[in-house]
Order: sequence, then C-alpha cells, then structure tokens
Amino acid sequence: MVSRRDFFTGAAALVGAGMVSRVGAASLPEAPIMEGAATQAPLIPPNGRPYNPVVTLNGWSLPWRMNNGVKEFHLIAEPVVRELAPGMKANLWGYNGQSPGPTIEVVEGDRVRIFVTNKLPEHTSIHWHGQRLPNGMDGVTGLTQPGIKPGKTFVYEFVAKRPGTFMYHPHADEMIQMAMGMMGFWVTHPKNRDFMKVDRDFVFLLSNYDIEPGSFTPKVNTMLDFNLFTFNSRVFPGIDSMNVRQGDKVRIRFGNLTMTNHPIHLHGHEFFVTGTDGGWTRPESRWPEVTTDVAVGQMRAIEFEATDLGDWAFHCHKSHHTMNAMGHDVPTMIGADHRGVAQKINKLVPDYMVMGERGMADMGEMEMPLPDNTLPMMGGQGPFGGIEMGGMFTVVKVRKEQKPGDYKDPGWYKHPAGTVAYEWTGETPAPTRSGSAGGQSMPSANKAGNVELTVRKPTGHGGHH
Ligand SMILES: [Cu+2]
Repeated sequence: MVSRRDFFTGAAALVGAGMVSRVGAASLPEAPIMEGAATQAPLIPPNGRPYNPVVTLNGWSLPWRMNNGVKEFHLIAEPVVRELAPGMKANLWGYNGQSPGPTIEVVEGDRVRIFVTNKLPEHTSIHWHGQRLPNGMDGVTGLTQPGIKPGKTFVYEFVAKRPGTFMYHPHADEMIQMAMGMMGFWVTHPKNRDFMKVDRDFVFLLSNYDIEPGSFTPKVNTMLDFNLFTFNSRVFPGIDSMNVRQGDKVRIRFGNLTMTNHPIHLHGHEFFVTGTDGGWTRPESRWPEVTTDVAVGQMRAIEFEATDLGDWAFHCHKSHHTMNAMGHDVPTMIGADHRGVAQKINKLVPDYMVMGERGMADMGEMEMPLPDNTLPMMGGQGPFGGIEMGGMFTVVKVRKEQKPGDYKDPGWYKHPAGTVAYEWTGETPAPTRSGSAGGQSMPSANKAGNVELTVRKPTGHGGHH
C-alpha cells in the first residue's frame, strides 16, 4: 500500500516535474476498451523495464499508466457482446469491452496498482490467481475484502514478485460470473530478458459456455453440461491461427477456467511443459509430449522448435470439445436405415432430414437451416474441403517466409509435389481374412453373426464433460 508519506512526496515530485497535474495524479488511469475479437499485435512496452511481449490469441494486452514508478491499470467489469465466431455473438460479462478481459503484462519486481470499476448489476472482486501478494489483495469476497458494489471502484496494489504465468477472475458469485466469461490472462516477465527467451509467445484461456442454439446468453446454472468449448471465448473456425517462422522457438501458454480438464494436442512436433501454475519447471524434470492435460484452475506453458513446415492442427483431444453446440444430445444413427421413415415424415414436414446415418461427416457441409445466432456443429473450410471441427481447435502455421515479429496469417500451406496423401486408383482386391483357428494365436470365441450389439448414445444430461 502507498503510505501517507509516499503519497505526499510522490505528488510533490509530479507537480515539480510539471508532467502530471495534482488532479491527474489523483485521477483514475484511462480504461481502454477493445471493440473486436481479432488477435492484436504484441504491446511493445513504452516505458518501464523492457520485456519480450506475448501475443494473446483473439485478444489484446492492456496499456498502463506509469505513475511515480508504479504501473497503473484500469479494468472495467461490465456486460459485453463477444463474437464467438462469425455468425454467433454472445451476451457475456467481461472486462474493457471483451470476454476474456485484456492480458496484463508486467515485469518481475514491478509495483502494480490495478483500479477495478464494477459496471455489473451485482458485486464482484478480482482474485489474482497464483500470485504472491499481501493477503488483503487476494480478492476473495467476504474473506479478504468486501465485494465491489455496482458503480464502485476498488484498488489492488502489490509487487509482482514471481515471474510466470497467471490468470485473474472474480471471487464473488464465482460460478455465475465465470460462466458469463469473466477472466483474463496475466504474465509476469522475468527481469532478465534472456531468461527462457523464445521467438513467439502465445497465450489464451480455456472457457466453456452453455448457450442454446438460437439464444445469446449463457445458462449460468449449468455445472457440467456445457455445449461450447472455447480458446479465449472463441470457437473454431473463429479462432485465429498461430503463425510462426520455421526454426522459431515457440511457447504457447494456456490456463483452464472451464469446469473440466482438456488434453491439449499438437500435431507434427514434440513439446516440453516448461511452466506450470507454480513457475518454470526444472529442465531435468521435463519429458517430450505431444499432448498435455490441463486440469481446472491450472496453467501450462509448452515449448517446441517449429522445425517442420505446414499447417499443424492444435486442439483439445476430447472430440466433443472440437464440436459446436449442435453436436450434443444427438442419438447414434450409424447403420440405421431411415429411408422409409424419412419419406413418411417428409409428407408432413417437407424439410425433415435424418442426422448421421453414415457417420456425422455430412454435418460439416450440410446446408441444414440453423436457428439464428448459432454455428454449424462442425465447420471450417480448408484447402481440401471441410475441416469438420468446432470448439477448441486451431492451426499452427509454420512458414519459411514468416518474418520475425510478423503474426499475419500466411494463408494455407502449399504442399510440395508428392507430399500429400493421395487416392489409390489401381485394383482393390477383397482383403484376405484368416479363416482357420490355427492361423491366429487365439481362436475367436464368437464368429461373425453370433453377437448382436445395439448401441445408442445416451440422450440424458451429465454424460459429457
Ligand atoms: Cu477439451
């Protein structure tokens, strides 16, 4: 906290330098508002200790005001309209115009003062998840502070002691406020700019929503059965690609504020988990992975060298988390013949169609009339057709020509001739099956025809998380 003595000497120094008026010094810092969901260029620090800025996927970093050596930020908790992907908007709660709120970037040892103005219809607070700070700055309503009432502004102040990866979120009516999208990323950069240096450093949060097709506002009492799984409150094909130069050392940091775990998977490269909620991992503790699970409330930083050119998928490996809302509660129809039924219903309902009797791949391209303000269950067009993904899916684009510091989308990868899977156009003889028991190490207990399976996906709730 600022002592009385510090305050008066600080104010005198400011007036003396003629930089900021007495009124200015006592006033709130500006609260910039972001209007779109596009990934913004990294924020190059205009003052303070230098650092290598991060890039927030479909997000931005909050500018600050330097006041007597203190970095001052202003967050506005407020209702926002967030575009989840082109074609779908959601009424969420967030900070400074978007959900999630802006990323806050500071340097180890910085004194940080954050003004939080509440424009929500109920009280709130901000908890600085993972930080070392005075207990009274921890942001837990009722336990360490009273709630910030609507229309009021509170001030948090502490020294960012530990470099690493953090998040912020309310600790007041928490289930509702997080279900509405209130959260943000925080990076404390190391004082030594060369420590753990990388060429690209991407960050985002994982969040989930339950928004019925055709509606705009999340159902806030949902506990497990969410139908939209997002990277930074965006779903594929609305999530920007992460564009890097071949040979770049790439770091991707993510924090999980959904209500379930997510096995995050990268194609074409192995990575190491170099950071967790508690700090950087020791080099001798690391092992190579292509998937790492991030539990609720956890953060992970992964690093890899982008050696191989191409468009590499990066996604949650729970397949229902790479689908948008329509993918839930649809019974399995594979193998069922609906022709007769469909014909009969068609007489009554001309547009009637049956979903998924040859698998669900048709759904990616199907031109079924959708309710307003919803997304196809799976979508996104790639250079070879429908990508058939939604939710937590994006692409890491590795290019030779991508200039250092250039984050622009280079378009789809142009594969060298002879390096793409292709169709076999020769004869396709019937496969040879082993008919005799002696041909196998174990004779099969049930020959085809002996067993009948009737499988149907449960339609009730609570099954998927
Ligand atoms: Cu997932």
